[in-house]
Amino acid sequence: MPDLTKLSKFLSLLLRHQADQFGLELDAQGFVAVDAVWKQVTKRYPGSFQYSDLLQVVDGDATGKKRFELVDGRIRALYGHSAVRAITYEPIEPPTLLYHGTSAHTLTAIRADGLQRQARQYVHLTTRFDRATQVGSRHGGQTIILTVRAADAYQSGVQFYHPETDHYLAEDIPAAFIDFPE
Ligand code: HQG
Repeated sequence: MPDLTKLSKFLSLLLRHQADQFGLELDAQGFVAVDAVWKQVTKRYPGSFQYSDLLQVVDGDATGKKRFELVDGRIRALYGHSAVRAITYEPIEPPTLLYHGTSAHTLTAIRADGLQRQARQYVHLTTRFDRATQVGSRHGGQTIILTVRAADAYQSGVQFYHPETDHYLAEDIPAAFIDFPE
């Protein structure tokens, strides 16, 4: 049984974080020829995966979370980019509220400085409370769900983007637009 999580994490490494180190040149929307990516997969994990496994990872993980898309022979990570070239998206007006899962040890800093993109290119937000909980729990400690008054932030000039159904990206969000749990 192929380890699709391992494949997904390697694709994330290639497409979100280290494209240059693997000789992959992403375009402005993060796309690159899927053949070039598949070559890196078979080089790193010879005989471990079929191309159909890559297609299954693109379709979504066991929870239905979609991290990648494949269009006309070109693949990209939908979000989560860090050290690769700046990825651009069409700006969009967000829904009234969005969620962000984090850990309690970041709260003092977020209350002071708002939500910042940190090592990634954008702040990551979701329409789904369960997804925010899943993301926040990755950071260890007590998981905290922040509610972002996204429409108000948008009206004040914060740009939002919508790379995937459940996912929104934003520029840094001032604390004034964040509701913290009691
Ligand atoms: C925190 C996952 C101190 C922020 C998810 C987060 C996401 C601050 C951490 C994607 C801060 C950054 C990204 C401030 C924010 N001071 N800490 N001012 N502002 N933070 O991993 O959102 O499932 O870069 O709360 O789906 O956790 O892995 O961001 O805890 O889309 O594919 O700084 O990664 O995708 O951590 O996760 P991250 P994230 P996958």
